[in-house]
Amino acid sequence: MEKIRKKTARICILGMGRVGLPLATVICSRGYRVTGYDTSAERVNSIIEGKNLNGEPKLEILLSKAINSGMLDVTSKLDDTQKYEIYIVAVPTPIQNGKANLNHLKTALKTIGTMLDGRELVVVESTIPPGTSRNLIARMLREKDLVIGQNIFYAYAPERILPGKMIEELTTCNRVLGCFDKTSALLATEFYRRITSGEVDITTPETAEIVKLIENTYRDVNIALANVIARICSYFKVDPMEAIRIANKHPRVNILKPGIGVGGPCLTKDPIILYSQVKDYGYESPLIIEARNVNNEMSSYAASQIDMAIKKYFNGEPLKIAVLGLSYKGGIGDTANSPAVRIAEQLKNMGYHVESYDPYLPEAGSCRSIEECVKGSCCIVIGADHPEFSNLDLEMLRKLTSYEKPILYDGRYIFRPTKVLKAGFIYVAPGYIKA
Ligand code: SAJ
Repeated sequence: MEKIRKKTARICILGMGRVGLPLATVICSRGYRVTGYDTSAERVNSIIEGKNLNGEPKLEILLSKAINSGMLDVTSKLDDTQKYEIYIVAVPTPIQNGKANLNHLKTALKTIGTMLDGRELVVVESTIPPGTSRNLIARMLREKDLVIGQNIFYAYAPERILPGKMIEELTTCNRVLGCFDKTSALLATEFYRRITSGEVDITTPETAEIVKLIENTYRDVNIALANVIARICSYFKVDPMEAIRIANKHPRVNILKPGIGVGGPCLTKDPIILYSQVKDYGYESPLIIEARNVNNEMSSYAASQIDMAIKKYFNGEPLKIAVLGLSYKGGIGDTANSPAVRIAEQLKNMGYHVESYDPYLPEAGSCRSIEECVKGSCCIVIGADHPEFSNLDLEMLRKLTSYEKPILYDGRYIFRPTKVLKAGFIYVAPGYIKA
């Protein structure tokens, strides 16, 4: 406790990925020394060189400060003779065969198992199925004669880190800590209070495990409802965004936005972890899996809408389509499970000539500029809601296409249909068409 307060506690973070790296930079900025360990030497080198930061705001600055000041040491060879007071596990738990694969977590626990000699605080930030803290982590520690609350301390502190706003949310978000005992709770609270200005909730490990999974499941189910609404609206020529905007004026309604689907590493995975774990107990939670299916189908639905609109309004071959934005969402450069990438592939498979451009990921697209991508296209697909796109000069874009009335497929509902129509486009979006 004294070392946490005086900031002399040394921190070791296992897994320098999407969660571990920004967390390490924030902890350093709070005055602690951190060793960041990752099994991939390639990843370690790219961190040291400041590469592959997905355009995450503030991360580059915090990282170079942490490395240049010597507060952060990043390594793929952990010196197991070193002593740390706090170990934070932030390794991935990807879905494999419909379940969370916990191999990286087990390996990380084995690695620290040889370094723990009692009285350290072990924190797990990775997303894990309910019951994992008790049935796997506590058991693995016991095999090393480490009993939580006696000679070792433990907290499950699920990450809450929004890509595109990681540093901001890490330092302000409310956090939940799942602990078996009071001392662990006191130590972990003392530490996390120094990381975030948000509230820290203490609860049981099982509650914290479920909390993490239901947050992303809630969002996935809500977006699925928005997507179902969009498809319902299509039969009545109703603008789904207008319907949702007005419905949301009801004091107890808050429906999210329909779109070409849900991507990223979290919403596509966490509902499945919850679903598969509870299925083992005999309950098939149909809503969760149905929401996943609805959201997954949106990219094929979008590709078929685009195909139908092109067939209706254009004749002749070959037809070029421009996809603007390949990231899974706006404001970041990350194509993890990106619906925009899937749509581009599907349209190619339908025989279209597809070009793409993403200002956040210059290497991912086939073009180096919006102009190059759009030139000569009969259809422009907005694949990501990058903030820059909403200010695009639509009339200039239409002129670049060389078509009198090209199609703009607003995959993320970033434009008002009237504005797009005024610029001379046919407006198509998930569940909506206005010519
Ligand atoms: N999306 C929609 N409609 C919306 C909102 C989002 O279709 O109204 C799509 C996005 O375009 C994207 C996907 O959903 O493809 C996911 O984006 P997101 O911004 O909802 O979430 P992530 O995956 O970037 O981050 C989520 C966040 N979880 C919640 O908001 C509950 C974040 O706070 C978590 O920390 C993160 O998962 C995580 O690491 O678990």
